[in-house]
Amino acid sequence: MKDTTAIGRVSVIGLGAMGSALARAFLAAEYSVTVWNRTAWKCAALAQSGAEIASSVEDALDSSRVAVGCVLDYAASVSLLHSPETSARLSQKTLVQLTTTLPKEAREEAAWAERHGIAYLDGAIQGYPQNMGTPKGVVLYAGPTAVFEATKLLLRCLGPNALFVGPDAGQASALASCLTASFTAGSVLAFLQGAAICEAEGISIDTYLSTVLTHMMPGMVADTLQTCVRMIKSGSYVGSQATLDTWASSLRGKVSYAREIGVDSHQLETTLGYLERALSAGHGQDELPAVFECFRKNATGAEGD
Ligand code: FVH
Repeated sequence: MKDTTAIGRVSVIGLGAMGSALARAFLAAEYSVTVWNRTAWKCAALAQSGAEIASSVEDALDSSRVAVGCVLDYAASVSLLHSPETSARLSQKTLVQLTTTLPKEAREEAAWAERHGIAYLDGAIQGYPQNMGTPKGVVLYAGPTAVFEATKLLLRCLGPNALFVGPDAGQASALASCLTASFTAGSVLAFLQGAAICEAEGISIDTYLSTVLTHMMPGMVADTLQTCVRMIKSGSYVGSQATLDTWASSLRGKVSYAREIGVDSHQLETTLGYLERALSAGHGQDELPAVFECFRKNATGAEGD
């Protein structure tokens, strides 16, 4: 859909793998794009695709009403954007921060932006550079609703899933932590541990993957996640499918089995450790979602307790 909100040009600060993908997606959607990167030669490919190269961050900010930042980390972003010269140039403009931030950093940046009259959105990209500008492009945003509304057509060029989390600038980053660190990295490591068992047992890794994708994720995994949400909301972990005692008994066996066949069992032991804690707290006859009680803020026995 053509942007009728008059954001004709966008500046992209940072042309690493992700910044370059963002700039390409904006160009593909027929925006005019100005780019800047610390290492100048990385701009050449974008120039060939039609982007204008700015010779300084200041020039890049001068050329557009919306700037998108995507550099290595928050410290690098601060070093580029918080000088008096750059802050002044951003005043009365919009900054969309797609550099990965921690929630605390996003909130700091929002406060800094407010002091300088900058409309600010913190974004958290949930995908790889190859996903940008495709239906798999997912980016979470947090900040003032009006700023999101004013920029959403532009942001949808990165993928149709420009998901607004809420006005608290730290919440996109916080949800991203749940999605990528807690869920994606945790599940992928669990998958890899299983892959090592398949290798040791001579089971095809393709069979493993297709069973996970076709049957487990839409079946047992999705069902259990939905049960987690229902039980957490109700505050009761009583169910009729499988008790924590049953799960723990099975997992103890699987830890011994992994050790016997010489496959690393630490990941399973860690999982079992959480189950044992929930058992010690009296949840043996509850279902698996009861383990949530071990993770909660200020939970008894939690790290740092
Ligand atoms: N790549 C990905 O899949 C992930 C997906 C989730 C979101 N991340 C975040 O995106 C930010 C950039 O990541 P990237 O993949 O583009 O990273 P690199 O290819 O390593 O490029 C880094 C760019 O940052 C520039 N840079 C680094 N330090 C400074 C600095 N002190 N001053 C100015 N620029 C700096 C670097 O410039 P150069 O080395 O080319 O001169 C690159 O442009 C990141 O927050 C991810 O967490 C991507």
